[in-house]
Amino acid sequence: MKHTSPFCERGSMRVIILGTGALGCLFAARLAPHAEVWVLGTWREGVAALQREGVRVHEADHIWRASVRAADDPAAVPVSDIALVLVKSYQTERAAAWAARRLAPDGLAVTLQNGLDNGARLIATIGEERVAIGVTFEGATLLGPGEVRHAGRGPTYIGIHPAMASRARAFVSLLREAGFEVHATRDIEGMLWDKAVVNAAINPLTALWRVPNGELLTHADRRSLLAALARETVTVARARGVALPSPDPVAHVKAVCRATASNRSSMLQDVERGRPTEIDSINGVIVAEGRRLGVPTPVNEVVWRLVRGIR
Ligand code: KPL
Repeated sequence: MKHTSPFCERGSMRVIILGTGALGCLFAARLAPHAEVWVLGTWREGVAALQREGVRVHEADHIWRASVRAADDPAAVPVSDIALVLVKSYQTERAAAWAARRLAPDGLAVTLQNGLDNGARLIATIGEERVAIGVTFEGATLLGPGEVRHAGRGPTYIGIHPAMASRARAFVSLLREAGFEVHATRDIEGMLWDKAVVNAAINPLTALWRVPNGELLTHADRRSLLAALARETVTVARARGVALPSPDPVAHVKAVCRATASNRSSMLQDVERGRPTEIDSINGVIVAEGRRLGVPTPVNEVVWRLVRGIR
């Protein structure tokens, strides 16, 4: 951080969490003892619960609570060092506009959202030198307004580039202080596509068949479509020049199904609540990239259209 940064003047970082959903609540609760945390969202009940009672986090063996500040109007939030973007990918443009209004000139917006196109959409509004793209494998389920189950621990990766390296590293340190397993990486593309392989296979199929993740392995037809989606996505990623960290991506997807067997995927939860889904930012981007690179993606295209057609 430069010395003009409000972070240095105050002695602690000010973080806006954009999004009142499961991951927004989890990150807000864990960061609250280590930074001045504001949660900014459009869900009135969620914001009201956070203002009244803070976040309630259900861990495997205990429940704990953290006080946070919350608002539904960006004008109510002070200028901040970090805007951690955890809204659904169909809300990224609004989050970008809000972050642009409340970020310090040397602040940093960090996306940990599902999907492949959020970074580019944030950069379009906020500028490349003020955006860090990340991926998180933390698992969380929203139980109600301001109430979250920490369903599983997993690593978080933050992409670093020279224009913002010191600010991104300061945020990585803060996340570590808050107890997250965080890795700074110069190759966030690999991690982003690695997660996209998982999301492109598991999320639409669980949403279409309305089953928890583990049920995708219980039937030969389900396993076959799961593998076809994963393989197509891997082919697009490789054609793009992405080095995927998993040596066997299909085995990796199946391992995630087993590890999260009782989870209802985020896309299934969206469909069950009658909300829009993140299908465009996951399978939709894979289809578009496939077209651009001359890689056929018929299975991704069919599930993309099937999920878009759910009403
Ligand atoms: O990220 C997920 C999601 O639900 O969006 C998985 C890994 C599929 C876990 O449910």
